[in-house]
Amino acid sequence: MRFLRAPPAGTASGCGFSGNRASPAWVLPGGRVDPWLAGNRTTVPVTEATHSLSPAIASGQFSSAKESLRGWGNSAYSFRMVQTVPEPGALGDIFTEREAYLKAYRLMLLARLLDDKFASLYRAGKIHGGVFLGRGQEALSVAVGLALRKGDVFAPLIRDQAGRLAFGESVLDAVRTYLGSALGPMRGRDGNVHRGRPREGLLTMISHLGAMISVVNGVLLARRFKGVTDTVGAACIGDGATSTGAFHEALNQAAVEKLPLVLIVADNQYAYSTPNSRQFVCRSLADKAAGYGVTAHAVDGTDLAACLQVLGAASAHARTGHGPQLVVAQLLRLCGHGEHDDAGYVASKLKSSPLGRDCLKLAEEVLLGKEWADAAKIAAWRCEAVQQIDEAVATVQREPTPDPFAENWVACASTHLVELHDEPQPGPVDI
Ligand SMILES: Cc1ncc(C[n+]2csc(CCOP(=O)(O)OP(=O)(O)O)c2C)c(N)n1
Ligand SMILES: [Mg+2]
Repeated sequence: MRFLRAPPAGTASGCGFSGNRASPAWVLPGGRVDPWLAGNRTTVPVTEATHSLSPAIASGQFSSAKESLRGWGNSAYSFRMVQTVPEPGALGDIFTEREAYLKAYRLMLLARLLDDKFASLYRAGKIHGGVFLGRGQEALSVAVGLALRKGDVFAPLIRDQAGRLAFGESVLDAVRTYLGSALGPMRGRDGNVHRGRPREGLLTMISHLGAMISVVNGVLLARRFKGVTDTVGAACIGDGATSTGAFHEALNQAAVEKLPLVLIVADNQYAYSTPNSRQFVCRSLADKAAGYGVTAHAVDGTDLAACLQVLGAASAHARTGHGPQLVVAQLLRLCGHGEHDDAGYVASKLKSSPLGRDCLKLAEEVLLGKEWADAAKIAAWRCEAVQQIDEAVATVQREPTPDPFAENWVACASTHLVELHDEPQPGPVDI
């Protein structure tokens, strides 16, 4: 017997989040009410929980999550996946509205084009250090950023340009860091992906491999001691990080302390060149939540609407005292680990599978299909984004680079960094 969470009424057949929202009760197979959602936080033994991946699957494009994922190089994909679905009327509803979708799409587009620019600058020898992109992971990333509010804490990873923009990072901050401008948030002195604005809740990444989860826990604990409520901390990790001790220790700590942590796993099937089959043998990484008494959410990371909805619900749960939430998204990175890597090891059957779909193109198809935007509008948005990026690059190319003899640099402990943050900060991107 497995101890999993069950889908609510109306989604028992695994048909995504568009099930019967009018249903007041969260019921288990057989009609029993889930006491966890009824207020009693007892884990419910469930022998069979069906997972739904996305409206695309639900709409019959792929006959089922099981079928669509079965046999793509890893037995983990012939899975029966734990699913916790958003409460009816949860924050998720807001995010499926047209305006929210448009905003998310435009942020994804901006992030993609910014990533493309960094790739091209890297090839031109204009960027020192590594360039790591989030191509294919923008839907998940933007949903994380949009699920957070001003005052929340965000620990993004190397593939989270979209989430950073959604949380309020400016294009200039990113460009300044990559081009080593002394006016950047790290004053041109730190690695490209290690930038942040801690005072604004945007943490500076230590490592990709789970190190940031306990940092977010620490910030959340500190806030609790100060009496700050109504806050959420989000930490992003990859599938590889779930194999580290840092992940397990931090998830357990968050569970025991019932911290408002949203831990997002971008399961892109590889940790650098190591495939999932060489990393873990559980059916789904979402299963790891059960061992710590943590609620798990699984989502198709290529589907923007699903990501917005699941992340909205997960952060709402965390914010309202339901403890840490683990979100596991299935996707594929559509680029190398970094720009130095041609990703030749990625199985072609994965690339041609639903996981290999480009979330940006899918979102574009939704926009066109729903007539929320036409091709001309999308082209205009693209032009605007390109112009914004080109202007930022042109500006930054005229800025000074750091002078190691003129300042005493000690990264985040530097008073300079704190002083710099006294400048007015860019708020969340207004698109
Ligand atoms: C503690 C630590 N070990 C190793 C590395 C080197 N490293 C950086 S990213 C990475 C793979 C990460 O894979 P995953 O967690 O799946 O994230 P993805 O790159 O797929 O987004 C490795 C081994 C590191 N940065 N830190
Ligand atoms: Mg990975």
